[in-house]
Amino acid sequence: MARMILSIFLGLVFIVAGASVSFAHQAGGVEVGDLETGSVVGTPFKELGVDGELFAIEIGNMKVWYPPVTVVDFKSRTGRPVVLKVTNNSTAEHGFFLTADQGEFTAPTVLNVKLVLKPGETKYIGIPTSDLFYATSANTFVYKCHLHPTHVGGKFVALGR
Ligand SMILES: [Cu+2]
Repeated sequence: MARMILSIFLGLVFIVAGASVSFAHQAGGVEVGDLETGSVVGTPFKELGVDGELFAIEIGNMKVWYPPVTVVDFKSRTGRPVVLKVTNNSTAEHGFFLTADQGEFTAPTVLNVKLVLKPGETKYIGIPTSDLFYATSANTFVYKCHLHPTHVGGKFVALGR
């Protein structure tokens, strides 16, 4: 009996999704939010896997976004939006600014994610793949802290797009 009820519940869970799919091909649909309430192009963050986790850390008086390189391989994934989880693991406010690498810049970039994290705060960033593909001629983006010029950033690479 318990097993039957469980299977009914699972059946219901999978009936969701759909609706806002028409936004999937539009640019500028980047969303920033929390895991529980956030969504991008109609899909809750909770239903999407996290593609990369980034941390603002302080080592002595050095400020760093870790890791220095984040890679998402599009050869082995569907066209679902990219989700990045950004966390401030330090005791001061830090910014997260993700944009196209200037060296590969050819068109007006639509990818300009900018937010500020309080100490201990975590945010999720949902990026439709169309936004990534419009933004550069190649596949490299940079992330840095726009609050501190000396805060070391990193690169985000969209492989195989
Ligand atoms: Cu900073």
